[in-house]
Amino acid sequence: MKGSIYVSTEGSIYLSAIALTPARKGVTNTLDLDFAQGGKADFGLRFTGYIEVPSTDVYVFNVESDDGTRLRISGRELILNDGVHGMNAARGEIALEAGWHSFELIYFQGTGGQGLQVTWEGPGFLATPIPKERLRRQ
Ligand SMILES: [Ca+2]
Repeated sequence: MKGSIYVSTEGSIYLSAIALTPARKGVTNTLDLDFAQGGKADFGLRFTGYIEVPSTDVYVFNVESDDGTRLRISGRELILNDGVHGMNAARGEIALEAGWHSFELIYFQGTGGQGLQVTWEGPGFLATPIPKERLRRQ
């Protein structure tokens, strides 16, 4: 995954702010807050790349976050969980053909607690983190 980090210049930050010029770019193979390197408040993260699904089927994605998140896969918005809130979960499902599909996850943290956990479930497996080998940056 390509990772980008955004820092608010005007205090509070929302999902809509995460289209601005990133403060830093890099590469990460985990969809979590490690990429923020200990940032405490008013930042956003954007993960982009591709996800490989093992077989043609319906997949369910579950994103828990504090604060907001948006997930797009293969150009479709599966999850929009905007706003300032404590850790909560949002789910979205999509039918995908076996192979690689575009993937974008954006996240923002305002103040206070923070968290991000991404799992998926599909044919023959229950909710589990997405294996690193099924994520690519290009
Ligand atoms: Ca928060």
